[in-house]
Amino acid sequence: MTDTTSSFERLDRRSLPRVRARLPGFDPARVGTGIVHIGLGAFVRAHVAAFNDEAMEASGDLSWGLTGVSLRSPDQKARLEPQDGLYTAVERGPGGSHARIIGSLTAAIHAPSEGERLAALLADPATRIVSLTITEKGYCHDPATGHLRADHPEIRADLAAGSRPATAPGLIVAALAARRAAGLAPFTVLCCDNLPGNGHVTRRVVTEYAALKGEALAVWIEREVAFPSTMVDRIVPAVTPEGIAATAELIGLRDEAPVLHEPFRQWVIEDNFPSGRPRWDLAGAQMTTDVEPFELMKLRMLNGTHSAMAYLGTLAGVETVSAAIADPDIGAFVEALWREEIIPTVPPPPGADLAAYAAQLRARYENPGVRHLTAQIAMDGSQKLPQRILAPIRDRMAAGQGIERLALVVAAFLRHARGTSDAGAPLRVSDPLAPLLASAAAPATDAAGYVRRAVAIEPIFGTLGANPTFTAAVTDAYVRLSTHGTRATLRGLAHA
Ligand code: CS2
Repeated sequence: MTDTTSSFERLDRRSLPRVRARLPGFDPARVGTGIVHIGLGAFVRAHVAAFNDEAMEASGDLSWGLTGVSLRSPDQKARLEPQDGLYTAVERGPGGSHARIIGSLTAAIHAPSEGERLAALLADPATRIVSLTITEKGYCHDPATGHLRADHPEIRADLAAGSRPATAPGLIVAALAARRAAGLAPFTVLCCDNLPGNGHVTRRVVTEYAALKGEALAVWIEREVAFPSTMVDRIVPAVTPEGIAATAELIGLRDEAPVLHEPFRQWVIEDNFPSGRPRWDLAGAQMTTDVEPFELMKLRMLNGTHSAMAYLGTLAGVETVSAAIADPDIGAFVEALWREEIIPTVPPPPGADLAAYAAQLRARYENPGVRHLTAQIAMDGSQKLPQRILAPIRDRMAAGQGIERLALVVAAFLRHARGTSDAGAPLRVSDPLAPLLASAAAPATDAAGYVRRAVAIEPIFGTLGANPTFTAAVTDAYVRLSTHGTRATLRGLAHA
């Protein structure tokens, strides 16, 4: 609780009539649970849950409420439970701030302390979809190959006899095994993370985990369970005390769990839900048979430039995406990166104009109402770079095209991993493969030695590290960044 909000009455079902916000067009007390969502962060509450509210309003079918599950922290549950699961979604854009109350969150579960409750819910036939926003690292896979890491410490712990699963693959397989044993139909598993072919990746890690538990179960999952792919998009920074205080001023009640997001949203979904789904199509979701072109466009054009701004921005001392895109050096670099090196690798999805998409992304980045920290996006780079930056590098090298700018993003990631900005300020490095990156830097090697050792980390770079063109381009960029600093390097590129 922040001091400035303590004088406000708390948001809950009783205070709801007094809130200054758009209310759900249904009675939240009548919503049943049809979806169990794992990974109860800000994103799902601003995106999937908002689509759900609108789908329920438009269809009148209130059986598709969503119970959110946190795999680690009890924080979301502690904030949402006293509010009866209600919270505010604050849209911030050029037209000002608009608040609406989301009513489709039926409960919040903290998996480590409520294992039995969670298992019962996953075994309930009313649960027809299990959706996921657990971030890239939550799949416990090898980012370069997409296969489950059987040597992952948490996967090994989950596989140990008698243990209650703590990872998402472990939980899903245990729940599917229970449904199979009870003769029930499985639920559909819906991945909403930024991975290419995200349904396929999820299917692979789940079936590989199941195979480690027993062949028959893996075969049943392979045959019976649907894993539709999706492309999700909405910029939703982590919630801060300032966001909580601003929400109280806006709605006149205290909400400890608001989400603040941009106006834009997109959801492209492969329409493969054997046990049914909410009418997300009535809320503007695009139902399709082939999501991959949309994913590729978004991962390379949005997430790729996000990561570029994250590493260049943190090194140059630029704190937010809106400041980075407005920065003459970084903004010009992002434009050139799109035009020269990313767009040529993206086959346009049906109806898309990639230059217009880039212009729209630029306007979204410029939104000053959404304070998206470059340091937040910089986290977990080892899990993000393969699909965002290394995949277009591979495509370009295969076509004999240059990779100067993309290689600079890789070099900036490797500089960021050393934990110091251009001005000598400490940078927080949060990445599951940080120990591997640190050991590449450990012996007091020269820049070329560090880059050579770092790009040999196969879980990130796969076979790219053995490619001399790639290694030379990254080394050259790394040396320029460390000798001249980020700004001078970007200016040098502009004049090259
Ligand atoms: C960002 C994404 O943190 C990140 O890595 O690139 O969370 C991005 O904001 C979303 O994918 C936008 O839809």
